[in-house]
Amino acid sequence: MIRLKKITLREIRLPLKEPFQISSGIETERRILLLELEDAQGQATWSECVAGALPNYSPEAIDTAWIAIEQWIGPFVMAGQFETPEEIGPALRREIRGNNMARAAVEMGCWAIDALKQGIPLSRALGGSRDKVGTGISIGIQDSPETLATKAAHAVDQGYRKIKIKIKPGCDVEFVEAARAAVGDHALMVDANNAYTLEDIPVLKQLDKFNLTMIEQPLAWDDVHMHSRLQKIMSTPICLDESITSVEKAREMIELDSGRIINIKAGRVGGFSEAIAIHDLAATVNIPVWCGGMLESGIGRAYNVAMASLPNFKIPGDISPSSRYWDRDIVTPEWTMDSEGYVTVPETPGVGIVVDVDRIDDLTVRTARIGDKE
Ligand code: OSB
Ligand code: MG
Repeated sequence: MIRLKKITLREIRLPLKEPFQISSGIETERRILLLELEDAQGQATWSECVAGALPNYSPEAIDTAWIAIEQWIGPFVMAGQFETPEEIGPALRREIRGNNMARAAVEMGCWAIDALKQGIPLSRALGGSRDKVGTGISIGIQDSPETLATKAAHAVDQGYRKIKIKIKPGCDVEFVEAARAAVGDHALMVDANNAYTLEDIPVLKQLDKFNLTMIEQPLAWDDVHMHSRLQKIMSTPICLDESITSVEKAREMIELDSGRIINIKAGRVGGFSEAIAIHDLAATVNIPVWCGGMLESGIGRAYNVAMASLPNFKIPGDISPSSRYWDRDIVTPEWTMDSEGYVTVPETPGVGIVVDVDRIDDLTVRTARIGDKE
């Protein structure tokens, strides 16, 4: 039984070690919305909302998520009683349109509280079985093909099992060629974050010769249909990220053959119930999935690692160690990766991390509390 009693929202600002550039924008500092959830029996956990500062990945941003959680999602979940965490995602979906990342932050936190109460790790509560998860790196758009090549080669040396590079028109064929030369036959993929249209087919077709594991979201952020036209023309498998916002969208992708791989981000799809539904559907048609990232702090990362332990997460995820993003993370110990490119799945109950509350206090720029006013 889950009965939430209190939610504390906090915004922290965490400077990235290096700016992260994708086709739709650049980020130098993460504004992160953290939640502390507490249930009627006093079980408490932290969760993270993955929305960024600007609505340049999906329509959500940290400021819209803040309002959605404070005014609608928090009060709705706190007014209810749920036998299992499985019920919360569907109930929220019926109640609130969109606002997936905001819904997910609360829903995922409830899964963690339930795992804590059961005394099991979150990964097991979700149905995961792996004790470590394969890890890739996502490298932002660089100034030159040479800089990119150096970074890509270094990432291979560090053990990353998959190298993903961001592309956009003007920073594509030459950049991919340099990266491919730098990594040899290591797994290499590109992510366009919707920077192309069908007019760009001549350029996109050129990418076929680099033996890429996949091309992620080349066309519009909310498109499924046009990707199916592109997949007919390209031999490189298309992976959808932004467009898969629900299990229905995944079904559309499968039926239209708009892609052959799915990037799952629980935040993007409204939480774990929906993420698991997509994972399970993909497994029935032999479509592999992998865990995407949103430059999460060590808290959001714990949720990603737990989800990536499910069996159909067959491709290394964007689950890099803390040191790839931050000078100092907000969890102790920080997330690390072994030399083979694996991150260990925690075995302790709940999310399995220790949150550095003093550090969070130092980084907090605003707080709000809902429920239980003391
Ligand atoms: O498209 O996967 C993406 C970060 C912010 C917004 C969108 C994306 C990304 C990443 C980051 O690629 C991956 C990571 O967290 O390491
Ligand atoms: Mg992506």
